[in-house]
Amino acid sequence: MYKLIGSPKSRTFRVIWMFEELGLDYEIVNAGPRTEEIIRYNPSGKVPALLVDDEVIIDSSAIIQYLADRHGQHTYSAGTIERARQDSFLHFANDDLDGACWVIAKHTFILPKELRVREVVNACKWDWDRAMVILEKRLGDNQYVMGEKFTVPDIVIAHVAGWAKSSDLAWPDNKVGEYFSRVRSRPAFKKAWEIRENS
Ligand SMILES: N[C@@H](CCC(=O)N[C@@H](CS)C(=O)NCC(=O)O)C(=O)O
Repeated sequence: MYKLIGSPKSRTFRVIWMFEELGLDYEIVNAGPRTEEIIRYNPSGKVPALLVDDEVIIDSSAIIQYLADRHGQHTYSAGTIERARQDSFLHFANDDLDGACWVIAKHTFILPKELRVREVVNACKWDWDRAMVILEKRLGDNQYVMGEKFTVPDIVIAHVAGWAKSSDLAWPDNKVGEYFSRVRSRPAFKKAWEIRENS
């Protein structure tokens, strides 16, 4: 059985969501960032980590892509143009969306108080708004970023959309906002959210 290490109220949520999408059995070890438990598997102390037999995979994107590849769902195959486009959305999600929200989080409640720079938050808001315009163009009329098919980057994008709401970043009142709501209304998201809330 897969063993997932990390607190569900963190990026670990993305992996729980993917497990629910795939209908797999897994065990969660609810370990917070920088705890001894996670440092055993990830020297940086960042969560999540996934144990597959005796092997460890770190980084939420790498983990959910691995699971999608291994179980042959929610991904295009490596070496195809579609996969390159899908990966490009995953990088966009991490660089432009996760990046903006994470810097806000760091400068709002994660870094020691003396290191926080409030002004950075405005720059991140600017980045977020710009990313929303780009996403609107790239999404077009699609249901999911890759079209009709739900894939790995949808998980990262829609997870970060939740952070955005709590960071006072606007959900656009257009097809992007509708897309966020659509992805977050999937049954597997709701199941994962329940697990998160009860953790
Ligand atoms: N790119 C990594 C980032 C992991 C990460 O930063 N996780 C946060 C919790 S959501 C953490 O453990 N932070 C602790 C730290 O930065 O020291 C991923 O997607 O898994």
